[in-house]
Amino acid sequence: MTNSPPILRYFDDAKGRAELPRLIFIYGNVLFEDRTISFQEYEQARDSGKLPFEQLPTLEVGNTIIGQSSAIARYAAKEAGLYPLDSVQAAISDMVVDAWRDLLDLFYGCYVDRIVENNRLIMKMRDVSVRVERLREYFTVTVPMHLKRFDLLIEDNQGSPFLVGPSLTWADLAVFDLLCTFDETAKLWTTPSTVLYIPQPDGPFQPPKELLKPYPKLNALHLIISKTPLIAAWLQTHPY
Ligand SMILES: N[C@@H](CCC(=O)N[C@@H](CS)C(=O)NCC(=O)O)C(=O)O
Repeated sequence: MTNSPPILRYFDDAKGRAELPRLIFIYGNVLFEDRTISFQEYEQARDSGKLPFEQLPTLEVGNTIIGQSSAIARYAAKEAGLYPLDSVQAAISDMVVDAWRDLLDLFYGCYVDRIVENNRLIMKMRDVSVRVERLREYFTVTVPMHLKRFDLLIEDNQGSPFLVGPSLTWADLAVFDLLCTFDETAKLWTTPSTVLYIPQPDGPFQPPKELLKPYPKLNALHLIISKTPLIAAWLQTHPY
C-alpha cells in the first residue's frame, strides 16, 4: 500500500460511470487524482490486460486496480465517511446505488449494444433512430418509476431530507448524479461535441422538461447538494 492518492481513470468525453466516485471524493474532501483518457489509451490499457473486466472506470489504489463503478464508489464512500455504519442503513444505501447502476446500464443500453466481435466483448453504437426510440421509452417509463421510489424513500425517512438515515450518504450523491444527467439543460444534451448528443435529423433529444416536478423531495435533495460549496465548485469546472 502507498500514501499517494488513488487514481480514478475514465473516458475524457462524459461524466458517465465515474461521476459518482468523483462526487463522493469531492464531497468528503478526499484527495484523488482524476485522470481522463482517450479511447486509444483505453484500448492500450485493455489490451495489456491491466483492466479488470476490460472496462472503465478503474481506481488505482497503491498496487491494486479496482474495477466496477459501484465497487469503486463504495470504496470512495468508506474513505469519505459517507457509507453508513449501521448494517440495515448500509444495505438500503447499497440498494439505492444498485438502482443507480441499473439506471446507468439501461441508459447506456439506449445507445449501445454489447456484442462479441473477434472473440472480444465490445460495445457497438446503435442507429441514431433506435437510440431516440429507446431514450423516449427510458424517460417515459423507466426513469419515473425509479424517481418515484427514490422520492418515497426520502418521504419515509423520518423527516430527514436524505434517502438513508439522518445525514447525507453516498446514496444521496448517486441520486444527485442521476438528476444532473436527467436535467434537460445538461451539456450532454445540448452540446453537439459530446458523445451522447443526438444529432439531427433524429435529434436533438432532450429529457422531458418537467421530469422532476412530481417529486418534491428529490427537488429539495438536488438543491441541498448543488449548493454545497465543494460540489458547486466542482460542477462549475466540468466541460460536459
Ligand atoms: N459494470 C461496469 C460497466 C462498465 C462499462 O460499461 N464501461 C464502459 C464505459 S461506460 C466501457 O469501458 N466501455 C468500453 C468498451 O466496453 O468498449 C461498471 O459499472 O463499471
